[in-house]
Amino acid sequence: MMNFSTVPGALSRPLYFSFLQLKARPMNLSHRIVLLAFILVLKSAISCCADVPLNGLTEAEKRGGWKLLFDGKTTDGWRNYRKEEMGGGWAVADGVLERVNDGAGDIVTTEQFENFELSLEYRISKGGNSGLMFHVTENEPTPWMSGPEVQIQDNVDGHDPQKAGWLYQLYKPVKPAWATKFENQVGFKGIDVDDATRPVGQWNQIYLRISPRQCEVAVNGVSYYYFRKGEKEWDKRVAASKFAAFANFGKAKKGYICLQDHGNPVAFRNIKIRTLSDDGTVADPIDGQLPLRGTLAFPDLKWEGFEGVDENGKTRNIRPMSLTHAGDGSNRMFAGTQRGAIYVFSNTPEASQAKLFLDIREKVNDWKNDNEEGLLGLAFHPHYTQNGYLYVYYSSAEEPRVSIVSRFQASGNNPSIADPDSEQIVMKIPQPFSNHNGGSIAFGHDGCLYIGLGDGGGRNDPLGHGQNLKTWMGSILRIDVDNKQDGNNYAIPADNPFTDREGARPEIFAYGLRNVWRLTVDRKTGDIWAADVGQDFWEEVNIVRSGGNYGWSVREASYPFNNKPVEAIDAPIEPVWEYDHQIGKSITGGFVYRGTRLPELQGWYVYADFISGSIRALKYDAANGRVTQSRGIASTGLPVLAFGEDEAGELYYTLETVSGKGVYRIERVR
Ligand SMILES: [Ca+2]
Ligand SMILES: [Ca+2]
Repeated sequence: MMNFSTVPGALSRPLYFSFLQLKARPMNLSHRIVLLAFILVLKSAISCCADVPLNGLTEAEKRGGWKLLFDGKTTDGWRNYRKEEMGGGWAVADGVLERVNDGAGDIVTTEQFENFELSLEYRISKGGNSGLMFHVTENEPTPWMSGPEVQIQDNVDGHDPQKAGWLYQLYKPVKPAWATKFENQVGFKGIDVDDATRPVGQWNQIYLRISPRQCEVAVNGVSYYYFRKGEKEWDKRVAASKFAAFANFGKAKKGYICLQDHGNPVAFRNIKIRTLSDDGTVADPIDGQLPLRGTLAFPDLKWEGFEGVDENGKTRNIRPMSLTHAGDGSNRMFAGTQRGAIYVFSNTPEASQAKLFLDIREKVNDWKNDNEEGLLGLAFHPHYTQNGYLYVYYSSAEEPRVSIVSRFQASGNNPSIADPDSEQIVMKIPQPFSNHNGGSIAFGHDGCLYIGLGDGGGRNDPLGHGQNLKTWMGSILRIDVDNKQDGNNYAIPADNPFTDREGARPEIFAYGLRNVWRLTVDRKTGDIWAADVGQDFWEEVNIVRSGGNYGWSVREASYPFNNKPVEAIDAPIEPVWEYDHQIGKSITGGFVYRGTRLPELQGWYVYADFISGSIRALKYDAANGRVTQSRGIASTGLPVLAFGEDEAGELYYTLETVSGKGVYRIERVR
């Protein structure tokens, strides 16, 4: 159940304050009505989104092997440093472990930990200081002489130059190179040293991973820095710090977790740990494998004009980003490459020639320069048989940082080609950065065109697009391409959710999305599924409802994100599935399988992770709104670019290859 004080938006917080004000005065009838209304609003907020349970574990955490280090009721599992008991300076009340008296002293876990991930929330007092130490031994007078400390303090009124989340005198936030690259590209000046902490009185989350492969610290879902304990760089930094005077500092490979009493009031809750294996990996949170595997679908296929080399003789891969059909009963497959060529071939395993159907490479910005740009979306009009219309989503070569949704028309006398001069631009979408371009397009059962967009790019949603309905960025749009309105080559469907909301763009169907990759329509139910690529910690799968807020960038999946004063406009809807970055790092959304060849996969949602290369299937129980099973599908382990469907609803996926042999289908393991 949701603990409303963890909701990062102001949606619940002002209500909470008005509740406190009400309590302070004697209540008359109108006050009681207001209070009742408040409780009802709160209850409706509770029922719409589960959020992270207070001192409990989410489904993903339970599956992933996380355990609670604090039960919310007792100090079990904790004791004072070098003592057997817990002194009276710490108390547990209202699900919070709080330092209440002077002389409380530092506390440690009763258990020792070697390789692990730890997550906790702290609330620091004004000007206050505390800390989180790890690999603490009890050979020294104080824990900080052995265990490195993640600093906790009030960054506004605190006096220590070491800010909250920094590894004391050793590491501080480093902007990732990829973020700098995207910023430099468009001359954007972002923050150099992150401070993702929230003000005094609010809860902040610290994430700490200690592993031989890589250690990491993050605050409120924003990754701060990486390090490796005991490596040359580590030793160099320790030698230059005050800890150089302590021979045992940072030496133990295993030790206690310690919470520091620095003399200031501080509170902790949601303290969780996941132990990691010796190589730093975690168990895969799936319910076993399905007896299915990916196999090359068209082993003899050659792509017209594609040689696997560029004009300079350098290797050039082919990246099919869209794979679909025309719905015209011809049983043909259409593949759109990121470079801007759309191919057609017959849907038989013997297919040998993919012919150029439409070549718009001259119009499309080359993904070699900007990896997330190019021809990203392809969809055929529901009445293609009558009108010959197909729609594409591409990055303009002519206008940098502009995505274009265009209509093209198939030739009237040759069904194997479309006319490149038939382009009618439906929509131009300015993109602030070259990343997070979204690019999925699909027709819904309502005949409307859905367009999945990203937040505009950069890191941490720097322009605050996710929760801003005044911009298309961070949204899924829904437009009527069969009608024109207000000088546009499309109309706004009358039942779009935000047409009456002041300042909101009427094209928006749902929002709070970071970078939808991808959006598909369940051909049986019409449900819209959108996989949203996360930033530092969580990947997610959403079923998209009209008017829904999917949380970014006040949330990443079910978790509060960052500290920007962006308020959630509508209560965020939690994903139907989420997995963390120890499992995979970039989701490639697929389809709900509705084919006939594999009845055992009927109704499962299939997706992949681009970095881990794994393919997964989710069994979704629509009546209860939850996933009941998560299973694996055997694959090559190579990055999956995209999924596709043929006319019969059979499922395919694509890989980047130099051979052109990158279209796979799912089949039964024999
Ligand atoms: Ca400290
Ligand atoms: Ca989300």
